[in-house]
Amino acid sequence: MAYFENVEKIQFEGPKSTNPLAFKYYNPDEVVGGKTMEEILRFSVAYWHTFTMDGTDPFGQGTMIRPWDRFSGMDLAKARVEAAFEFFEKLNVPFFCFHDVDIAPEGSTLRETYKNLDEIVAMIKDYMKTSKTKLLWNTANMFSHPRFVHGAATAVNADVFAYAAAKVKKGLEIAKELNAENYVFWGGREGYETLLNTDMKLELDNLARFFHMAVDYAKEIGFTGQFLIEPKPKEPTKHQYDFDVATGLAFLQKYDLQDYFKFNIEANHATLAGHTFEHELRVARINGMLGSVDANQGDPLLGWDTDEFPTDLYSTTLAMYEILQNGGLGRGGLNFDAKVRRGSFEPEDLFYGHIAGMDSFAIGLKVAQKLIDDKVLDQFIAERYESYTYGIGKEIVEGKTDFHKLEAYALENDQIKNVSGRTELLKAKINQYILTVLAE
Ligand code: XUL
Ligand code: CO
Repeated sequence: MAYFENVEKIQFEGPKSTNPLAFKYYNPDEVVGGKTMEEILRFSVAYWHTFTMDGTDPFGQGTMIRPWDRFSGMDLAKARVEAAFEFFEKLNVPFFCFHDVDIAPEGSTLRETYKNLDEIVAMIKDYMKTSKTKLLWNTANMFSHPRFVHGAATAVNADVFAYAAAKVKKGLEIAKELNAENYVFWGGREGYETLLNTDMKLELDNLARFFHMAVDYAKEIGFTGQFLIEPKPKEPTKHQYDFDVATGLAFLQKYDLQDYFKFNIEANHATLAGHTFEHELRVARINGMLGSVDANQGDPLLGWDTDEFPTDLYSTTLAMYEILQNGGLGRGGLNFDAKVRRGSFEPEDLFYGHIAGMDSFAIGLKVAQKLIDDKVLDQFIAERYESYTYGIGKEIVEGKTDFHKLEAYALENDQIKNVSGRTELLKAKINQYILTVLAE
């Protein structure tokens, strides 16, 4: 049975197309910098935003019209799987992602929840046999149910810690069963509301214990996917422990976990942390920790995680610049952790949202590749730091100086000449490159 009857397989029709159900820039077979767009971009659909969420917000009920919503319970879960694989095929997308509770309803006991999961995972596995869409990552939702009111691995109650461990254990088994490329940890309620009632040190130590146990279990069952931490500064907690990449990295290093994890970087989480998307990608990249991306965007006028489909070409360009400089995303991908607006409630809007995001990243990719090919930023940056390639600068970089030598040098060279950083010129160049790609 078809859930998206009005939609045929989405084709690349080029920038002149007026067909809203066609790609204008994302051409999976087009080669950019030696690889196809499909290989580089590794797009993924987020199950929760696309098949599960109904448009509820703190002020109002769901608005989404979803043909599968005439079912309930396990029948609804099965209908969603059918709808999902129809959607993946029509969108021609290589990956998807889910939380455990997105795919199967929780039972009244943990055993019943496992049973529900097993049934749906078996169904998904069956679909995957004939589908080209693979699992980018799965994760455990440890933030919606009231039992997680005080956190999961950082909960005040050891029973909750044990329950969370059981959920992740099951999640890793599912990841292995479905051949997931990665397994994600997003610490939704791993943080605190007030220090007045919080033992921060114990909570952080426990979080590290939890991660070590996850690493051990993955080894035990032979799950070889990449572990990813997805930083976010706040929401739902006031202060989330994996605030941003730098905080997450310090945590991983302190607890000897850095060899087992990389980061899943979400654009809207970056901006909530007071960073740009590209800042977070850069911090991860220069530390060899860039694993995957949750591709979305926030709204500067709203202070929360709006999870919009990415359409800002400036941002997709700078993000793709980081990703290309990283040599790609390896096992990671660009997962649309993005939802259509509450007012975009028709099933077709799910296609329009994804097409908008895919085209925006395709443009970003082409612009970024040109910037790299023409060494626009590389050359400017190399020249800007040239003083470290000879003389005293070279000695600094090579560790051949100390404060005595530097003082002696400074005493003879205290009439310093600086050079402009040319921010405006560079921004104009980026605009020029974006416009050139759009005009092609
Ligand atoms: C929440 C968020 C999550 C994670 C997975 O802000 O981004 O959906 O991506 O738990
Ligand atoms: Co996310």
